Amino acid sequence: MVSITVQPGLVIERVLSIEIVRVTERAAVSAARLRGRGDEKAADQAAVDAMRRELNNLPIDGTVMIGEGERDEAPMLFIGETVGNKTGPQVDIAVDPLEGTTLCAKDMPGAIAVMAMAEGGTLLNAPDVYMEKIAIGPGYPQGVVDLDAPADENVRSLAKAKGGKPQDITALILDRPRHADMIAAVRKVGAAVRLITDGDVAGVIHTADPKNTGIDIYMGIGGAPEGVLAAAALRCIGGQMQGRLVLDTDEKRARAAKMGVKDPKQKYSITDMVRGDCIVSATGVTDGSMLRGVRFENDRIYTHTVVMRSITGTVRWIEAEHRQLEKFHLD
Ligand code: VTB
Repeated sequence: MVSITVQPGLVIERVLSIEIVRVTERAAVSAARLRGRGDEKAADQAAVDAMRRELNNLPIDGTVMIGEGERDEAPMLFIGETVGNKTGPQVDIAVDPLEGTTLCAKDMPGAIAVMAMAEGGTLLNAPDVYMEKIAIGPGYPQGVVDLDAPADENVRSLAKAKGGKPQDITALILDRPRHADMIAAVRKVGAAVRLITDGDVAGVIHTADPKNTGIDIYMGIGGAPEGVLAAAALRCIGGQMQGRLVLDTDEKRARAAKMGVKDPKQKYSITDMVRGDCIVSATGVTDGSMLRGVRFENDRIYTHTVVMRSITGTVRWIEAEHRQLEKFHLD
């Protein structure tokens, strides 16, 4: 059993940024065994089980803030569940063991296993509702885009800040009927829209590396839990993001209030969603433009992970070769 001594003022220890890689690797491998089988639930369950097992080996005293759902609807990794072997620091955990269950079930690009760990009491405890989101990468003046500005205006001011024209901008948007007007507005101003069917955690992360991903801005409505995970990633790699919970019924407002949301209309910045230091790890399940999927070969398994740490801004890309030991067969 690993145990660590916490240095004062440094809650998220360096060693944990390697430890959490194992967690997303194991979840990704388990889900990848069920790629293309058309069974979203089975793939998700496999990822959840693996992630939970690995999390419980970590030297942390963790509480799930963003999980698979609320206690009565999620048998594992529910919000409020405690994880870890309790020998280390108190941390908040956000997980999406299989982000893009449909992508995995259909063996389509972009499914990942992702988690974040932050200092205890610093992650937004978001209910499982929608969130309006906007995100751009690092290097722009603060406030160049705004959640409340029209989409075309955001594209124009981003283009100007980039030193170009709207034609130079590509926006990433979830392909949903609710985004029809937004997509039309972005195209009308001359910019390009790349549509994704799922996976907006990776979608937001794409904005941090426009040279490689071709994406300048993410906009639209996706899941709130995914929003907090994406905010944690941007806290590490830089960039700007705003989010607002979509609390359009009394029931949702009550649920959010119970989870500590004081102002249902609050516009959250990255540091409102992730108030402390954090680390984030994501492993590819299926091939994507950011991460390669898990590959199985004879007695070896290959995984591709990105792990980032907010305190230093370090981003590590980890290619791992695992032996197909008995414990991997048990997944
Ligand atoms: C997004 C996306 C997810 O849900 O958050 C989306 O990132 C939003 O919900 O991968 P709808 O599917 O209802 O639009 C997912 O697609 C699935 O969790």
